Amino acid sequence: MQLLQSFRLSSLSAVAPFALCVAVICLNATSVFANHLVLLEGNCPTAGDVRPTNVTPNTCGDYDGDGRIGTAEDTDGDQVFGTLTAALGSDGINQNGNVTFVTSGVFNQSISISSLNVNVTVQAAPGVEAVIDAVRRDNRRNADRQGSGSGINIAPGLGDSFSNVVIRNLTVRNWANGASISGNVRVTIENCRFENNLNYGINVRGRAQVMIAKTEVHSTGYRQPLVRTDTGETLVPSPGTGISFERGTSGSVFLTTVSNSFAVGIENNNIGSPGAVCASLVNVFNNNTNFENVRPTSEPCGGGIKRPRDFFDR
Ligand SMILES: [Ca+2]
Repeated sequence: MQLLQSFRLSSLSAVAPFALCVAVICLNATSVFANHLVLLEGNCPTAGDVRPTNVTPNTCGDYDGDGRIGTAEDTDGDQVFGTLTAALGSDGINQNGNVTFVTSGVFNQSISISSLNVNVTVQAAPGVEAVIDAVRRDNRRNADRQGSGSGINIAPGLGDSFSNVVIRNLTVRNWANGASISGNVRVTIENCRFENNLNYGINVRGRAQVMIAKTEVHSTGYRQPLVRTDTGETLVPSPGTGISFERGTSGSVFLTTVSNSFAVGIENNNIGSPGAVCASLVNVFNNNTNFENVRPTSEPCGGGIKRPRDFFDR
């Protein structure tokens, strides 16, 4: 709590110039919001499908103290938003800018980035614990999020340009896939945790180039049995791999732990090209197979760069 309070005070001074800049610019054109910073607040887990929107100020994750959360915060015209969908959408960053979680809590929405030639950062502020969770307490066996959804879905498609995406300081739990990444995109995943996702912790496809650093991927393929409420089908992990790079992709995995995967810990499906994926200073434990077509190393990725002499002395 003290940490959050100190963030709130320090963040106000950091955000204030941004807010002033955005407010002045928007006197002339709302669309200039794009490529700027918006803040995401709110966490009021209550039963039922109808989420609360008006609360006692400063409760239920009401960061800006206006008594609005959720969809009511999305539409009040400021730079604070109450849902991921709106923060990423045309009234928010318009798929091009920075979304920062400023309140801790469980968020039952996915992060979806589908535009080409954009630059997007989605992150939790320092001291904020933001959990992107498929499970809602009164909807534990939902088929839409746990059965086929991805907590993070980055799919800008193919074209002449690339999108650049940074995902930082988030926890992603209980989805069919923790992160699904495809298309022409360069992605950085930093300081994140992926836990108990069914098919993949992180799945990289298409032409994606992905750097994963200081991240933990645990127990992929393992969670309570999921029975679809619509068909009665029991879902099993397919395949239950921690981090997978499919053919045509490339990436590096650095200072990252992958444990207890139902299938492979870290796999590279570029057959005959083990160099497409660099795994440096990774920690793997108790995966069915720890590495597939990946040669772990203690050398930095990037070719020929020698680590500092004191790297292991800290
Ligand atoms: Ca609010």
